[in-house]
Amino acid sequence: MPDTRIIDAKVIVTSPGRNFVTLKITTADGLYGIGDATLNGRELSVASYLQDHVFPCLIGRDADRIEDTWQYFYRGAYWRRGPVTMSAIAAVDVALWDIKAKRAQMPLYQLLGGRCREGVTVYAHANGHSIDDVLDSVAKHRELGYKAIRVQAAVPGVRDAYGVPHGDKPYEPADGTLPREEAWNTPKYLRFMPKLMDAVRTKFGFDLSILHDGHHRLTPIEAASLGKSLEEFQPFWLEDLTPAENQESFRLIRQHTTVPLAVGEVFNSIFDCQRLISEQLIDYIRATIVHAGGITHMRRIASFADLYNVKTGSHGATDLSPICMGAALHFDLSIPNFGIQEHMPHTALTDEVFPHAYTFTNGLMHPGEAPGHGVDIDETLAAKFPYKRAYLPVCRLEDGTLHNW
Ligand code: KDG
Ligand code: MG
Repeated sequence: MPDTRIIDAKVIVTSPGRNFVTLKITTADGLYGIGDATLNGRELSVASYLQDHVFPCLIGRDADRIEDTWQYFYRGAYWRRGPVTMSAIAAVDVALWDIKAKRAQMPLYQLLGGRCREGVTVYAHANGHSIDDVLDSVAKHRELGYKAIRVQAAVPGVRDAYGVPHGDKPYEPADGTLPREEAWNTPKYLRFMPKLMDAVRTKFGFDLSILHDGHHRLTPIEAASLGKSLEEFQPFWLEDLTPAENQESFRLIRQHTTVPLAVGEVFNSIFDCQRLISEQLIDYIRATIVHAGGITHMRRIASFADLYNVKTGSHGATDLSPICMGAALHFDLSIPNFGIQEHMPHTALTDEVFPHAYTFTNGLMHPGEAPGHGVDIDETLAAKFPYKRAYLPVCRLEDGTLHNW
């Protein structure tokens, strides 16, 4: 019998262009597994939660008991849920699944029940300072093979639209040593969006899946109005139109539009989407492995969603490390109600720090056949890039009122 006791756990914080927090767990029989613990803009809280509060209870536990360990850290904390706690639990969970699959000498998706599809359909980002820029970016992504593309453009007369890069740098929202202040105007955005969608459909037709992220900036009635105005362009989904703390607000949007709705990148628990799912107020749940309790909890969310015809559409921005991406691809491949997966490629340097088995071909990603989740960390290289404080921006209306972002 292998000795599956956990004998070591450590947190690795590295910043190869942006911050990532990684948990590494080692067992007595010499296996190790890694999990992503990155919480954009609040990275060190999760690092401390793991080191100060999880590690003392983790050492000596049986790495094979994944569900029991999940329950232990969820119930045992007394203070349930929340992004910091759930990211820490996710990191432990993913590291343990990695170890179990390595011990079984199987790619993780095989342990999760095997594949339900040939590959994972992913969507790319086309961002631009103008409609023409966006059209160029859509064309480039189509050439790369993407079948689904999210479009975000600067809104004329609005200083900061969501998802648009500043200057020539690749889009990276956490870009300030203090939070940058953005200025926003909803009526201008609502008037502009049909023009953007129309231009994309006119140039590329209707075979391409087009997505858009509203990034929580609308009220429910504004969201309903946007949905109505974009229906004729048949978007694949409209994401995060309104904040979802109040799950009932989606009922109002639903009464007015048949546009598919996606929400949940900031969710960390099944209870954040219980009503959204059971009342079929959304079509895609965007919760993700690293922020919603790992593979164990995401499987629970997906199974619940499956009962109500809600599909998954996990968050996959660059602040989720390649470890999260690898784990997500195994999960996506193995569940029946997968919808789509976001793919925002990491920089070459990040890919060097996190060597991985996953691949992209012709619009589909595949997690690869390496035992475990197939992502590793080069600790020597990681040590060369120390943590750099970086905040997400805050958003204000033009009169200075603090708004949603
Ligand atoms: O950490 C926040 C980012 O991940 C977020 O701004 C990206 O909204 C986002 C998306 O849909 O990728
Ligand atoms: Mg989003």
